[in-house]
Amino acid sequence: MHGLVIRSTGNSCIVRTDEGLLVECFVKGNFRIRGIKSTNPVAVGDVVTITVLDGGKTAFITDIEERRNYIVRRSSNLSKQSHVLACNLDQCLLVVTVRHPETNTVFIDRFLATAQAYRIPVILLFNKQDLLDKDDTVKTEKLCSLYGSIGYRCLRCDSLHGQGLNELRILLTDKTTLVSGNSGVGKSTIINALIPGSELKTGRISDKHDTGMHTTTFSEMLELPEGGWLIDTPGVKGFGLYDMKKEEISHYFPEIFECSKECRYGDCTHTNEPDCAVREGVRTGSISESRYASYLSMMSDEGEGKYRHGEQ
Ligand SMILES: Nc1nc2c(ncn2[C@@H]2O[C@H](COP(=O)(O)OP(=O)(O)OP(=O)(O)O)[C@@H](O)[C@H]2O)c(=O)[nH]1
Ligand SMILES: [Mg+2]
Ligand SMILES: [Zn+2]
Repeated sequence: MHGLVIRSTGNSCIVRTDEGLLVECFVKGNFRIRGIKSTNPVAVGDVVTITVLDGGKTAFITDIEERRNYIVRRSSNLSKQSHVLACNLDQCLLVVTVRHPETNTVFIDRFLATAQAYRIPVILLFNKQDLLDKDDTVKTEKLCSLYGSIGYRCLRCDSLHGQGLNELRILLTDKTTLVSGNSGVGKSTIINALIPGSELKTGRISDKHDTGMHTTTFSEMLELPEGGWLIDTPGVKGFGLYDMKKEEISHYFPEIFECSKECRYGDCTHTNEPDCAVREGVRTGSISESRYASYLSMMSDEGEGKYRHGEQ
């Protein structure tokens, strides 16, 4: 039988077969995907072949179709290995909050660069609009205009009260979308609002740290009533630079890449070379300081970088 992996909990996963059956499947011990050193050989979004044994009591995944794409983060305990968050994606929805909790721009930029490296488009969704005071609103507008000018679509919503979701709904229809963001930004709440009856568990925000409680613990794929799939994922703190070489990092910041064509040296790292158009752009304001700071942060944590330890 053929099917789609819609949930993966470590030891086993749930496959939805082409016939619409839900089957719990195990992965055979030494089954590994070529070329990827990952802690989870099978991930949500994989298209698989399954074999059912014991008259239907046990099922195994016996083949995985080649992935169109995938997005990984490094595993915390096995830093040389990666964890495939999901695969065969059409786009990512990055949920961001300027308050309660606050998403920092380094996190946003690392996510955008990672997705750019995998050539997966990203929509930025600014959630919890109901909580914003005047300053927060100004901040949100600035961020939307910054990321909009680079070419990312930015939307705002209040998912708790179901406000501002109509435009989003249209963008999600008939697509497979990975929903990502820090813990507590409202990923599961958004999916509950878009898919009545999904009843995903949602958590509160810690009063002490103003961070989420890591309520979602495994990735899960849910079908939209309009057609298409959403993938709820556990909140992440950061992404490793898996598969990304230092000299490539600037390629994944579209506006920095564009500007770098004017640098004096073709291999300019935009750190201390003379006649660097990127640093000049930061000085004159055509490149944002926060984006440049994120670029430098990614450049400086190659190898044993802090994100390798900071992740969870
Ligand atoms: N005021 C307000 N609260 C919201 C909004 N969206 C989500 N919340 C609240 O934020 C808290 C966290 O929401 P979740 O949906 O669990 O967040 P998550 O991103 O799935 O978190 P993890 O599963 O831990 O990664 C819950 O108490 C939600 O009710 C919103 O638009 N406005
Ligand atoms: Mg969640
Ligand atoms: Zn330069």
